[in-house]
Amino acid sequence: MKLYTKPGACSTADHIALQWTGKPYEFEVMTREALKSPPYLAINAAGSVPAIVDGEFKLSQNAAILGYIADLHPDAHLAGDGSAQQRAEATRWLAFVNADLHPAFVPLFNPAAFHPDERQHDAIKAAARKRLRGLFERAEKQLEGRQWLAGFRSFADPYLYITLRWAGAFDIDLIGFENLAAFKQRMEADAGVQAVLKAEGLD
Ligand SMILES: N[C@@H](CCC(=O)N[C@@H](CS)C(=O)NCC(=O)O)C(=O)O
Repeated sequence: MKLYTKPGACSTADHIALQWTGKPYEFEVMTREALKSPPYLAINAAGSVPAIVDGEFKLSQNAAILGYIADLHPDAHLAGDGSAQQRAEATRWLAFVNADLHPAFVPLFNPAAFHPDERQHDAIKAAARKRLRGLFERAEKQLEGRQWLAGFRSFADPYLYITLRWAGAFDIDLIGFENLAAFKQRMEADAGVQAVLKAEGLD
């Protein structure tokens, strides 16, 4: 299987998940230009990461890719112990990160997509920061008494970790969120996470 990723992007979560399987994989670090090249657009017409190619099979969309990795490697327990309830719990938190947290960053990544007038951008970013604090508060509460979002280590965790890195880069106020701070440290103490950060030039 080959993963297409960009350093520190949401695709780095898939990279960590692959690393946690302990099984061989390939990866390619993409540039912005390479994402828009015809060969890559034939893999993922959206021109974004992540995407994977596994033999003839091509797959995009983070949630689908993480589910595919988990299903191929059940021994890695990325979606729990095989029970429907643990899979649902892991998927619930993956959905929270992929569908709520991640899109809430888009006004910070690209405020021009929300208003053409640059004078509006500070207000757009301030609203996004406020919303993100509220979303991270939900994760903070969920992590009370738990080491991992779903209550066991799952594919939701590397994705939450990546959004915490973005929170640092975009000055999101996480003051007082001790559980999230401990979670980030836990991830960064993990040998697999460290190997992926190094491989993507982020160490
Ligand atoms: N809905 C997509 C979103 C993917 C996405 O937003 N990817 C970003 C990186 S996190 C991207 O590749 N953006 C294009 C770029 O950076 O040029 C998914 O869940 O996979």
